[in-house]
Amino acid sequence: KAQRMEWWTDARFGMFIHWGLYALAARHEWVKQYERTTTENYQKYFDHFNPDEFDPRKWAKEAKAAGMKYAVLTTKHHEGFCLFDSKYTDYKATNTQAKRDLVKEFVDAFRAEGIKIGFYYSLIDWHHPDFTIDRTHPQRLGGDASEADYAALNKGKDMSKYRQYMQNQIKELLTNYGKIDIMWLDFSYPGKNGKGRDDWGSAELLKLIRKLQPGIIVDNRLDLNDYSDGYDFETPEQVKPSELLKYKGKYWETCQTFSGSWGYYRDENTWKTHRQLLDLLITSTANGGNLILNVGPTARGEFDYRANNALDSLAYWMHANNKA
Ligand code: FUL
Repeated sequence: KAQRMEWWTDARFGMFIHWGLYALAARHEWVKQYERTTTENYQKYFDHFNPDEFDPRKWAKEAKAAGMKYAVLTTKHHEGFCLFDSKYTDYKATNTQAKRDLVKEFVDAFRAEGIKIGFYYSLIDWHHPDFTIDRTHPQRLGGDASEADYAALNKGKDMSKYRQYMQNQIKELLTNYGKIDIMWLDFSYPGKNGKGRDDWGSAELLKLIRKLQPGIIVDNRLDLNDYSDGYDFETPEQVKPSELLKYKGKYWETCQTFSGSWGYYRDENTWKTHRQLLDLLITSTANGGNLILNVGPTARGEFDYRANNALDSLAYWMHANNKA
């Protein structure tokens, strides 16, 4: 493990990219869940998805200038929409006005800048017909619904089909795009009966991932934390710099947003100052961990001006300190 973690430990700083149909709503990547949107109503984002400004070479240049050494893109977030051309679904970028495999373009662009490649893939899926509707699903029942109500709602759904779907897609992701450096699976709520790993078939998934891409680095959100070699690094999310002290001595990466939401949120007014971002980076590094800083591109495929400004300020600092 120490060997495969070497480049990652050395890298220290990465870019997270949360991009999907939710960018059109521009008010959080959980919008379907927060607003209990039906799949029919959510369809408008698919129909209008047309990222005419998408040029990942620009993203890659900005990441590089800011000193980021790896980048992790949401190939599929909780909403279920796939940015890649998958044989196993119609709910994918190639069937929108984008008409192309956006993951492939991301991979090519970032690799060309010498940046390592990571894939985020959501274990939960609010679009797949066989995925269990639980209390965190957009189509959840009222708060007083019983387990029996949920059982009735889920009648006919077959999670084993969804598990197969995930295996198939992960196989596509890890065979069609060359060497992949990081697999970032999300997320490990304990599952409806405390058995997330059974719902997702985590042990088999991990085996498949390590077989297809020996040397790949995997996060800790598969609910396999008590397995030997069940994960490679911990993922403290949106924690204060002072809380990072307690991870000392472990492999860890804190994931952080500019403002709060991971997906593009136009009207969010809680952006961290440039000084705060720098503090996060310095505190993470000083305590032996990594920082992965998130950008949520707009529906047209651009970085928001506030994201650009923040990345510029980091790039300036890197340049001034001769570190990039
Ligand atoms: C969480 C997700 O629910 C968020 O939307 C985001 O992807 C974050 C990195 O992980 O578990």
